[in-house]
Amino acid sequence: MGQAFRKLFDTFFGNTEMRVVMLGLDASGKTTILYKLHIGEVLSTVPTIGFNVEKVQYKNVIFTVWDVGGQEKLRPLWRHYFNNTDGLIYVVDSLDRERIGKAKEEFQNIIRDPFMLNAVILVFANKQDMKGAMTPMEVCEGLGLFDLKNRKWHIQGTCALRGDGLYEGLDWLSSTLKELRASGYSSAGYKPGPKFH
Ligand SMILES: Nc1nc2c(ncn2[C@@H]2O[C@H](COP(=O)(O)OP(=O)(O)OP(=O)(O)O)[C@@H](O)[C@H]2O)c(=O)[nH]1
Ligand SMILES: [Mg+2]
Repeated sequence: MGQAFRKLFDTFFGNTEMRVVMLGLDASGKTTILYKLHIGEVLSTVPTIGFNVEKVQYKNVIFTVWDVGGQEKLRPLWRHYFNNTDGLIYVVDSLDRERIGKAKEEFQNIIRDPFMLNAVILVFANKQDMKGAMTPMEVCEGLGLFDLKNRKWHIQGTCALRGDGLYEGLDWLSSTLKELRASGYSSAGYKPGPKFH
């Protein structure tokens, strides 16, 4: 009975895995967010050349988070991280009004990629601690989120330095993913668990 019960328990309450790619213009705060989530501390960062990847467990979801460098010359490499992705975390520096147009252009390119059509979208309007920062609503308008059709998306104001908003965002990602999986949806990276007869 022990093993059968454990299998059943794992199916309903066990860990779910989710692969997430975190993108956004350079200096938006991606690496700061990754390590705040992973070790609970703010590390001093240098611009990422390449990527960082860490597993972050929250409630019963294990997120494998890929944090990819956002400098202009690195952006053509982003698409190599799209395959098998359940979720996109798109990070915006809410203080950077000048580049919100650029942030929109890159965002729209990502979500229209054939490999990303099924990915759920979480936007972090980061640096909310800064005076003069765009509100999450302004970031929403800036990226064109309201015009998206047939996409699951959510915007969350964050301050990565304090950790504000980060877990609320993961909450949305995990509940949205679970809902989709419960309704039989299968993203490229999802492998259905064992069936019971
Ligand atoms: N005030 C404030 N500063 C932040 C916040 N999040 C990140 N920063 C700062 O923004 C700068 C850039 O952060 P990174 O995490 O290195 O940015 P990134 O998006 O990884 O940049 P690339 O690796 O170049 O793509 C650092 O000086 C961080 O301390 C925030 O919420 N508030
Ligand atoms: Mg970085």
